[in-house]
Amino acid sequence: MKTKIIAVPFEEGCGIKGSAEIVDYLNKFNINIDKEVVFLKGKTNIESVYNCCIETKEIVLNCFKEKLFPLVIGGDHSIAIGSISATLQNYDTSIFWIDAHPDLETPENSITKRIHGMPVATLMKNGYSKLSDLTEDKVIKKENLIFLGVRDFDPYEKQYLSENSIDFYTANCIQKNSVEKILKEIQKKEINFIHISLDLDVINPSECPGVNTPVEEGLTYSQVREIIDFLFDNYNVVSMDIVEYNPLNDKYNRSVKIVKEIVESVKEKVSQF
Ligand SMILES: [Mn+2]
Repeated sequence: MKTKIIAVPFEEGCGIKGSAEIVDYLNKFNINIDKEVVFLKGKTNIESVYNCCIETKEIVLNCFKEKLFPLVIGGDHSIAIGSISATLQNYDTSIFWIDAHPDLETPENSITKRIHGMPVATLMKNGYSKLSDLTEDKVIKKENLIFLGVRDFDPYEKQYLSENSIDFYTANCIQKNSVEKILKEIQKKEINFIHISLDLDVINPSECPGVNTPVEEGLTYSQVREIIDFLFDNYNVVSMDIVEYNPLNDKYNRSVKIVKEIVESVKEKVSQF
């Protein structure tokens, strides 16, 4: 199978400058973009997120029709509302949310009111209705959701995770137990199709500084690669996002080099499907 690389230069969901400028940097490092998402800026952030996500969703839906693997590079994490909405129309997927944050904030409970902290909630119909409607009648099911590397929670998010018995493995838990042990644990679950949503802030900021909201004490890049390789080797991964790349916060091009390596590895794995 072939991979279609979709660049989504978008920052209105986080209100931090940089992620809208990814295309120049991806080009400079010869990451070949097959399609760039173009959208109209709205009068509000919600409108901008909506306009960007509806375009992203359409392009990802077309990938499935054309039997291409959609690899979305963003842009702040709100763009996953578009990509995952498309995936959910086609597959009953498990969602691997690999991120420092669980992104379960809701418009009522969010302190910052930034939409890039809300995509998981939105995809479970706990977000702004204009955005939640993108999922149509297909939402992320609690039992299909797995968080890896999370370490920065709002009190509301922590409560939500435990009240709803959602699987999550904090960065600390992964460091204490080893990636291998956690992956063995995951293998006990019944999983078929997978969407991977990789937020680069899951990686230690010293290794991957080019993100919007860095959090210390994360996973190493090599641990993240181990997880991704495992998922591709053992399951039916049907789509993926790499998000929150902010070239303006990058140091010595460390993050864009990580993006390039992940893209190349994913292309190689997908070519074997
Ligand atoms: Mn995120």
